[in-house]
This record gives sequence, C-alpha cells and structure tokens, in this order.
Amino acid sequence: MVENVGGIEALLQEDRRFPPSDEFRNQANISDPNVYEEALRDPEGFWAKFAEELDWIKKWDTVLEWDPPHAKWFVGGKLNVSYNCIDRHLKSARRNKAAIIWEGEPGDRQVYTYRDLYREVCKFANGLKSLGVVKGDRVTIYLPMVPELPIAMLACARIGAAHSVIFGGFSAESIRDRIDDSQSKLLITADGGFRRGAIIPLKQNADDALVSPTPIENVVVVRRTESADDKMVAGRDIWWHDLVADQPMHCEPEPMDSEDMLYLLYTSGTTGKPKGIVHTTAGYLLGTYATAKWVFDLKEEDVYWCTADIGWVTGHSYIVYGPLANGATSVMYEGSPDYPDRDRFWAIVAKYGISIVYTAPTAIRTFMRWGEEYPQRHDLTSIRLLGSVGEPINPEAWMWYWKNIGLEKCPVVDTWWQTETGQILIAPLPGITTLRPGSATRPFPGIDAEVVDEAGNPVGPGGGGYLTIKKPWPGMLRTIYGDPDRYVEQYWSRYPDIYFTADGAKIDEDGNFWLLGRVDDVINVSAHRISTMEVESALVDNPKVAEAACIGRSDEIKGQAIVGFVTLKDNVTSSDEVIAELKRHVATKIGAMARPDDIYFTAELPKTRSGKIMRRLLRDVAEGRALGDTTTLADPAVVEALKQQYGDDE
Ligand code: 7RM
Repeated sequence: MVENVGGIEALLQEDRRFPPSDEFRNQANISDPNVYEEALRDPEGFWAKFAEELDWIKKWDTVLEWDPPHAKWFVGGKLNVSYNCIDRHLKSARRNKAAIIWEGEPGDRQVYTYRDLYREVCKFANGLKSLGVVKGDRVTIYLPMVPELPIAMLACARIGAAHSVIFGGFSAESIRDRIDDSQSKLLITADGGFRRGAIIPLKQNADDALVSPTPIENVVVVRRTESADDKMVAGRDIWWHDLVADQPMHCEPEPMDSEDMLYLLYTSGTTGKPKGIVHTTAGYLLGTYATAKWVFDLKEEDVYWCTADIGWVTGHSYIVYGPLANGATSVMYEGSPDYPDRDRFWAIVAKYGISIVYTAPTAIRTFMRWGEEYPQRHDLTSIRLLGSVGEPINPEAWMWYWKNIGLEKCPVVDTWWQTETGQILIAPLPGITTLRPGSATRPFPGIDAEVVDEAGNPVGPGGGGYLTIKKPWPGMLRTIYGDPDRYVEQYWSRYPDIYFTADGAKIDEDGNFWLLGRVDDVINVSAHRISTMEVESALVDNPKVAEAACIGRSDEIKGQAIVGFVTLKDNVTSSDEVIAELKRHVATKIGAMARPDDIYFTAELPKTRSGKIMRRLLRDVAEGRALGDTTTLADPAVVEALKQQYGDDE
C-alpha cells in the first residue's frame, strides 16, 4: 500500500500552472522540448553527446554495458574528476573566478578562485600521499561545513582514493561503524564547528570513535574553533595546516577508469545497518554535470547556493561536483539559518548577489512559520531560480517560496532523487516545463521512470503506485560497499531488472509525477533519511527497554517526526525522566537528528499472530486517526489501550 505521507488531498486539488516566461525560455540552457523524445529514443546517444563536454584522458570504447542489474558507463574511458572540476577551468578567464564563496557562522569569510582551489587541492593531495594514502584507499571525512571539506574530497579524487564523508551530526558510534565498514586508514576531521553560536565537538566524537581496534592510522585535524589544541594524539594526529605547509603546489591527477570508485556515502535503509552507497567516476560526474547545467540553468555569471550540508548526497552532487564541473560559483555556509537572527539566509543572498537558491521544503516551512518580515528585510532581486529537494514539497510551501523568495518571477524546480541515484532524476527543465506546485514534474531526458502497481503494471494517469526506473542512468549507484547481494536484493528484486525506488508516486493526465513519500521503513525527518530499525535498535540498546517500535508521524514543519513506542522491562516504571533518558540515548547512539520527538509507553506492542509489529496501526495512533483494519492482530486490546492513552490528545 502506498501511504498518504505527503497529503494527497491537497495535491488532488492543486491545479495551478506556471509555464516558463518568454524571458526565461529565451535565455535557458535548454529550451527545445524535443530533447525528451530524442533522449528517450536513444538514451545512450544522448548521454554520450553530453559526455563530450567533459575532459577525457582517453575516450570511452562503449557507452553502456548493461548486465542487469550491473551497469558500466563509458567503458574503457579514462579521466579525473578533480581535473574536470578544477584544472580545465584554469585555461580561460575562469581561473580568477570564485569557485567557492564560503561564509562561517560567526561571519568570517573566504573566497577561493579556481586557481586557489587548484593550489589547495594539490597541496592537500600531496599531503595525503605523504601519509601513505594511495589509489584505491578509502578516506573518511568528518568535517563541518568549512572549505577544507570540498578541498579534501577533491584531493581524494585527484589521487584516486575514495572518500567517505560522514555528516557532522553523527555520533561517535555511527562514525565507528562507518569506518569499520569502509576500512579507511585515514580520518580527516576538525577540532569543532560552529552551530547556533556553540561549538560542535567533532574532534571529541572522532576520538571516541577511534578506540582500538580501528583501521585508522592517522587523523588530520582542521583548526576551526581552537577547541582541541590539547587533544592532539602524538604519533597519530596531525594539523591540516602543518601537513600542507611544505607540500608542492602541483599534483598530477591520477588517470582513473570510468568505473573506478569515486566515493562511498552511507545512507539509511530498511535494516539497522547503514548501506555504503558506491559511486564511480565518469557516470557520476556526467550525471551531476548535466543535471546541474539543465535543471538549475547554470550560467557563467550565476552565484549558486545549495544550502544542504556536504555530509549528505545533495551537498556532494550539487555543492561540489555538479557546480564545479560546470565552472560555477558555489556558495557554502557553515551554520544555522537563525543565527544571529532568522534572516541569515536572506542576508547571505543579498550580500553575494545569489542568483540560484537550492534548499529543502522543511527549511521553507520553517521560514513560513517565522514570517515574511525576515526575507523582506533584504534585497532578493538577484535571485532568478529556486530549487527544492529532499522530501515532497506541499503546494502551500511551494507557493510561499515562489512568492516571498522568488518574488513571483522565478521558476521553482522541485528535484526528486536519492543518494542511490547520485543525480537528479525527476525535475522540471525550467526553460521548457510548465510547473505545478507540489510536483517534481517529469523525468530528466534519458530517464525512463514509471509508476507501477504491486504486480509491476503501469498504473496510468491518476493512479498511485511505486516509482520505478526502467533503464540504467550514468549516476546510478554501482553496488553497496562490501555487500553486493544486498544491492541486488534491495533495489532490483521487487521487479526484475527494474530499479525500485521505495517511493510512492502518482502520475497525472499531463504525465507529471507527484511524489508521495517512502513506502519502506525509512522516515524522512527534515529531509534527513532515518531508518526506523536504527532508532529501534538504539532504543532496545538501553537497559530499561524490553522492546521498541518506531514510526514516522506527519509533521507540519519536519515532514515527519519520530515516535517511539516502548515496552519497558518489568522492574522499570515509566516517567518523564525515562522519556528524557531514552531520547538522549538515541541521540548519543546515532546522532541528534535521530532523537525521537515522542516516546509512548505500552505494556505490549500490537503484533500479528505471527509476531510482526503492525507499524501501520502505530501510525494511526500517533496521528490521531481511527484505527485501520485490526483483524490480523493477535490481541486487539493492545492497540485499543494505546489509542485510549495517546490517540486523541494529539
Ligand atoms: C536527494 C536526497 C531520498 C529520499 C527519496 C524520497 C525523498 C528526495 C524529493 C523526495 C519528494 C522530492 N537523497 N525525496 N527528494 N520526495 N520530492 N523532490 O534527498 O537519499 O537523502 O533521500 O528523499 O523519499 O527516496 S536521500
């Protein structure tokens, strides 16, 4: 069953249409609607033509080898991603253009031209080599949003080491699991990062993660907050500034095969164990390059700002690789949107004359709640295009964004994709597509998406079902690191040789896609992917807990909120203190973003006679709805009791 996560009633009534203005269409990077048909007729030809725009050390022999479910793109080709994102821009006036404009939360600021980026990436790449990192190694990066983060990623790409970036909000234990899984020999971190005026103790978390045994031999530490000067471990830790001080400022880019691993990025799935998503070199670079160019209509003069954290895939693809491959100016901001005041984002837009903003619906809904006065304090007329990503955007938020940030003149591109897809797969082309508030509109040219029912039959206009992708695409994941069977199982087994997204969707009469949210046990909290199983394991890890089940409850701001249903051990009594302790426990085990919003106590969990927890009924309770079908329950009294206690006060 496809759940109604996004609020389908609102979507069904949504009939506003926003065709591109002549002004926008006339300047757009792509405005010929025939591109869709041409690309679908010959997807490989379409991608190959785009690939000519990249810089190759050796051209490919074969565009695609498809041995379902394993794809190889641009087979036989050789190239280097860091060369494509930096060196090739140095041959023109772009060498002096800002590649990265960075602003720290305290208000400090740094600008790296493409030439600056070249120098810093080369120096750090040489530093990595001096520490014994070689092609094929994995390097874990646990950094706040500082320029050293993209520099470290590009330096890894330059020497052929795969990076594994861990979002700065993750706990020591999460870092440890990811390091063990990837067998990284080097960790790059910082003493701390600034968030809402406070310091996030990254070095402390890293140290806690590195209790032996660990594959990590060295730790490179960026000095950001001056909060760990006394915590450097002799023989293991080295300051970033010391490492690069005497390094040569040139470093030959390693020629990489198209299918060599570029990076690994862990994401939550339906089990308690995060999956290391593997992305490779040529296809991923092309996928992010092409979509950034067409969906964001990136131009030489743009100042582009994606507000995501680089610790998530959105930052990888659309702060670092896609924009830099296009030679664009990419803005990075370290901190919180309400520091020192709720107008910080709009102050940044005005300050740098930002022309493209890419953010998440949860942020937009937060801005809505804060009110229009904050954007109105600043001159936002430099903006010409807006983007949305991470979760379904409700039409109300879309309209607010369009009106108050876009000043009723900018296209809003709602972009659907996943860590696994690497690149945007469903989104408008702003010079062609008629926008519909709440819809990601159409698959990108060359992408063959379909909404199907349980049996795999296309549902047709108006019907709801599962979103699937029928043909391979360049930026797709290649496998799950160290677990090739899970790759096949997870994505390619529900429908043979067709990619299963685990998202529900609907197609309308015009062929627009309306995304409805996850259909598996992944919940989307403020556009962050969290597995209910991970939170459940963290809860039962607490000695007071006998059993736990988690669900995502619809939340006006966050999209979904985490609710944990907990059965305590016999000798433990429920109390507010226990609730606080359990929430804290989850935050320590996984990270603050996984902290449950509510903990409900229950003597028993509602289960089927075969012992399966019925999460659907827990969702009914948490959302204050009448209970759905309870006939398969072993003991209907359990859920009735829960409903009495928690069901109606929401
Ligand atoms: C890019 C990213 C992926 C999940 C995906 C969806 C949801 C993302 C949209 C969306 C509706 C969108 N990667 N999702 N974008 N749902 N409309 N435009 O978010 O791996 O972290 O999450 O996010 O459920 O499966 S992710």
